[in-house]
Amino acid sequence: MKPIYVLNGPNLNRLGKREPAIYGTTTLAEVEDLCRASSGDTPIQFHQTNSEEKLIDLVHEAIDEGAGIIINPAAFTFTSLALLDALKMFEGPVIEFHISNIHKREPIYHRSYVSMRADVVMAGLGAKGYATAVRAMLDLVGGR
Ligand code: DHK
Repeated sequence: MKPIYVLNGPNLNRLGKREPAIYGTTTLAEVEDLCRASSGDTPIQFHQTNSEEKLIDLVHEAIDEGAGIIINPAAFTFTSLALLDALKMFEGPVIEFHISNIHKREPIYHRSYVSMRADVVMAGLGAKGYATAVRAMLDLVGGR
């Protein structure tokens, strides 16, 4: 069974300590545990990087190896055409995930390039929402 890729962008390695009023106190390690606990027998490839190049390389890896991509691109959501172009090459389902409701925040967080490729956009469920995203992805990939 091909893995689900859960990809996380810049500054999410600071989850738990970073602006807890917006992002909560759950750490990225706890998010990874949540994703693995929610995926049943489907393997999970869980990654975080502060580098745009590395994030694009991980999307390329998922193009060859993955069943689906859950991506929290963080700030690259609003800046990276290169990331959008990479995601456009992926044939499986893409879920764009944000811990906070980006549409309720400052206008700089309103226009997502990734949404131009994403099949599903989830925002505002908090860090625990990653588990919901994994369950949704299991439905979308249906045992691919
Ligand atoms: C995380 C970030 O780092 C921000 O740049 C985004 C996103 C929101 C989140 O809510 O997970 O705007």
